[in-house]
Order: sequence, then C-alpha cells, then structure tokens
Amino acid sequence: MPFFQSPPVLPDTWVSDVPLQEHLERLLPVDMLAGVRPQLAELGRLAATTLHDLAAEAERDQPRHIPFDAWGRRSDQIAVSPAWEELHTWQVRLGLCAVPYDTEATGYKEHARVVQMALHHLYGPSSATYTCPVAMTDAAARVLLDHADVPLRDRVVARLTSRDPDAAWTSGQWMTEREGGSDVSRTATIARQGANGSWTLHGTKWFTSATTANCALALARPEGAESGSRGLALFLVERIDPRTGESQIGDTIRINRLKDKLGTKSMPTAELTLDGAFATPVGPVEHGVRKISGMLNITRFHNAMGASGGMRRGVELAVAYSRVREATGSRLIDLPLHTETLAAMSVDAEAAFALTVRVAHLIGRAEHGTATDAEQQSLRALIPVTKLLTGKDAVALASEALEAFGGAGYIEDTGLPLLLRNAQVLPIWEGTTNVLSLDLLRAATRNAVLPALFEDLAARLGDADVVALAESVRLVAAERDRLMSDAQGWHAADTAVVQAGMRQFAIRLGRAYTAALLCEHAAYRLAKHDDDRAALVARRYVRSRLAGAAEWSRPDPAESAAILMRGHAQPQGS
Ligand code: MFK
Repeated sequence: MPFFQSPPVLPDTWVSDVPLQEHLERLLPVDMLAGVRPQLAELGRLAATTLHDLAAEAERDQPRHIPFDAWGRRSDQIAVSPAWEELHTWQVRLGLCAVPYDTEATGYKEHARVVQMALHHLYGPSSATYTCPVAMTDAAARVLLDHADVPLRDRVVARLTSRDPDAAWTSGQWMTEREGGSDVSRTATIARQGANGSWTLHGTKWFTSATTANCALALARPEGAESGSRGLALFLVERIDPRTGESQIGDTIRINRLKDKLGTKSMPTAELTLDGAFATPVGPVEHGVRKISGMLNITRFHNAMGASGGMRRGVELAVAYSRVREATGSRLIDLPLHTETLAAMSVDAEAAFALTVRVAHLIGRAEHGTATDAEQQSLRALIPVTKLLTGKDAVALASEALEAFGGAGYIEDTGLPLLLRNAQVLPIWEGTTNVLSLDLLRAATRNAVLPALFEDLAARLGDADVVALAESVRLVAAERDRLMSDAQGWHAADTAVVQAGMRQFAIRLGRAYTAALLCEHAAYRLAKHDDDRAALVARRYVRSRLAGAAEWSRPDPAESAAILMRGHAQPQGS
C-alpha cells in the first residue's frame, strides 16, 4: 500500500477562529453581535467551501486583454473569470462596501467598521484578492461623500455602496504614473476644460488595478496649474460616459497591456492611456492630493485587514496540516519545535487582528462623529503604522506557513504558494514601508499626533492593570518611554538621521501599541470570563516582539500548546 500525504482540510473559519470571536465579543454590543453572528457563522462555512473553490478557480482562470474585436476595431475588453464575477456578487451581497455607510438602517453606527472587518476577515482569504476592488470602492465612496458636489455624490455613492449585485458598481484608483509611483507630485496627466465647461483627461496611468471597475478616481493636473502636488486635482472617470451612455474603453480610455504581476493574478491590473476621457471634478478643481489621501487612508486600512485575514488563513492551513501529517512517529502538532513555530505564528496573526480592529473601531467613531480629537490624532498615526507593520508581518508569516508544509508548500497545485505571492503586494501597494514611515513622520511633525497616541497606549495599559500581566505591562510601558524620548529628540537631530530611523521607530511603535492592545484584551478576558488564553498570547507577544524583552524569552512547550489548541477550535465532529 503506497503512502500518500494527507492534504490539510480548511476548517470552518468562523468556528475555528477563537480570537476573532473573542475580540468581537469585547468590541460589539451584545445585541449587535447576536444580530450579526448568524451571518458570520454562515460566512465562515462558505469561506471554507463555496468561496474557497471560487477563489481557486479565479486564480486558475486569469484575466486576458482582448485589444481588438474580430473586425479589427479597438475594443480593449478584459475577459475575467466567471468565478471572479461571482466573488463580486458575494461581496456585494455581504455588503462589504455598504456596511460602513448604511449604518442607520443596520444600527451598526460607530461599530460599522468593526462589523466590516469581521466580514472582510472571513471573506478576504477566500476571495482571490477581490478585496482589492472592495478596498478602492469603499475608499472612493468615502472620498465622494467627503468632497464631491451633491449631484455626483448622489448618483455614484449609491452605486458604490449598493447591496444589489445588479446595481452595484466598483471603483478603481488611477494615481500611479511612470514618472513617479510614490512621488505623485510628478503626475503628468493633464486635465483640459472644454468650451462647454466639461473636463477631459490626457496622459498615461501606469498601475490601474481592478481595471474592469465601473469608475475610478484619478489625479490630473488642470492645464496651467502649478507643478508639484499642489497643482493636482481629483476627478471621477466613468467607464460609460454618463452624457452619452457610450463606453469610453477602447476609445478615450485605451488599455496598453495587463501587468504581469508576482501575485494578485486573478485581478486585472493595467497600463492605460487616457486620450480625452470625460471626467467629472470631485469638488473644486484643487487639493487633489489632500482629497485622495482620504482614499489612501481607507485603502491602507483595507490592506491591513487583508494582511490580518491572510495571516490567520496561513496559520489555519498550517495548523490543519499539522493535525494530519505524521513525521518521526508523531503528528506535527505534537512535535515541540513545530508547536512552538505554529504558536508564534498564531500570536502574530492575532496581534495583526488586534491592531487592525482597533483602527476599525477608531475609523467607525471618526466617521460617526463620536471620536474625540485625541482619538482622531491617534488614528492619523495608527493608519500608516498599522499598514506597514501588518504588511511586513503578513509576508513573513506567509513564508513561514509555506515552510510548515515542507516541499508541498513550494508546489503550485497545492495552492499554497499563492499565500506568499498574494501577501507580497501588501507592503508595496498603497505606500511602501518607507513611504508610510515618512507619512508617520509627516503626521508627527505637521499634526503633532504622537502625544495622543502615547496617551492612548498608556490608557490601554491602564486597563490591563492585573497581576497576571504585570511584567508585560512593565515592559510595554518601558518601551513607550523609550519611544517618547526618541521622538522628543527629533527636533535637535539631523533631518537625515531622523528619516533614516523612521522605519525602525514606526515598527517599534506598532509593536508596543499592539502589545498594549493584547494586554488590554487579556485583562478583559480574565476579568469577564476568567479565561487566560489571551494572557498567554499577550505575554508571548511582549516576550518575542518588544525591544529589550528578548532576554526574558525562554521556550515553554506547554504554553505554546495551549496558545495553539485554545486559539484554534476544532468544529464538532472533526
Ligand atoms: C492589490 C493589488 C495591487 C496590484 C499591484 C499594485 C502595485 C502597486 C501600485 C501602486 O502604485 S500603489 C500606490 C502607491 N502610491 C502611494 O501609495 C502613494 C504614496 N505617496 C504618499 O503616500 C504621499 O505621502 C502622498 C502622495 C499622499 C502625499 O505626498 P506629497 O505629494 O508630498 O504631498 P504633501 O504635501 O505631503 O501632502 C498633500 C496634502 O495631503 C497635505 O494636506 P494640505 O494640502 O492640507 O497641506 C497633507 O497633509 C495631506 N496628506 C498627505 N498624506 C496624508 C494626508 N492627509 C491625511 N492622511 C494622509 N496619509
């Protein structure tokens, strides 16, 4: 009888995800969680079955550019997988872009972003990165609500936030150009105003993701406007010209080619030529970068949700495999060093969730007018920190997840290499680690947001004042003091030295803040449920991830096994 390895069976991702359930129980009112739980339970089951299969199909059946029709006419169609279209239908039905906005109807109000994150966490890893158009659609709705004139806003936002698959639109974001990816000040696309007052765009966009979207927000420089980023304005470009009902694709919007990417291959990303595309200004024709920054802040939050959900999926699969794969006479999960590795991954995944759901909580409050000034300042700093930290950790964890499968993790038809390829976009898309580190510096120096964040961190630790966490709290507080002292030294330091140190500072800040959140959650679980699982996680994170805490680290196989077993529930009957 030949021997065959058993593949991992992805469990019901809601039932298995104990940290998700616990954090929601702390963050959402009891009635609200009771109302949304059936949807999450259904989604957890679907994510391991129907959606999982659709995603695999969409990854196999990749988009194709069809530049000309059979008769030689330019058509610039992009053929996408039917599975990709079904994944769109699912996200619309789930309300991934509606939940943040129809909050009076649902009653979610300031909690809407936490609910959105729970849905995203379950849907995202089984969506073949449909979460990318979701991110831009949500962010476009936010920008139009904040800046567009009423007619444009009313016409388009209702589409972007629709729960009806037949009516819903998606949006792209056309910002990046050849001249400068991160440096948008060099944007060369020109906006020209005709005699009748309407605007057309002329130029080339170098990265346009989800190119089949119904509309996109685009940066362009009105003719005669000053150079640099101050001269840019923001426009909405629609696939179908709203004046004529004719498609602009293949006419005033030409697709030069699809990008051949490392990952996110089921989603079309294209280079475009805009040759007189009709566009509508988003509010007055000025402050384009300031307006699109509002989009970036939402897409960066989505990026972090994608990282967090992807990390959990990587651990889920590695744990599932460790339960069925035997080596040297034991199941992998019973081998101390393997358990240690999986526990570390599980802790990092929960850390990413805790940090990102905190951002979700604060965005929800900011959008509903309940955030204090201090919370808004904290949020301004947390968005770049969260995006950069979770992006980096997601790549590291995906690599570790593949390794947990040995050679199988390196073989395409296991579906595992996708985890790493799709994770690698996270530290790049919507601002690299260095761009975001400098965004934190911008927010710290221009908007003085760090004192509020340090206060916020201290408040999280204040809520964790229990004996079981005393050593962790002391270490986090000491790291906070070091970070504050570093930041206070910036005004006297050479600018180049400050900038060169920003990545390390941002990562340390993110780790310290995350540790404080995990301690806060752990204290809640101890007090409310007499449950120390989260305390094990918080202590492990502090030991493994905080500067100066390394010497405090020693292997503890029993603790690692507990972190793993109690963080990954097995569905009954399995
Ligand atoms: C998922 C699949 C993806 C497939 C593959 C894709 C591969 C990647 C393709 C890409 O290209 S992704 C896009 C990558 N590019 C970026 O993410 C942009 C990075 N650059 C930045 O983030 C810059 O910081 C930014 C363009 C936002 C601003 O830089 P500038 O041009 O130097 O402007 P400036 O003067 O610092 O800021 C202009 C205004 O915006 C200021 O406000 P005021 O007008 O009131 O003074 C800033 O305060 C405001 N601002 C900037 N960043 C902000 C912000 N406001 C709020 N939040 C922010 N983060």
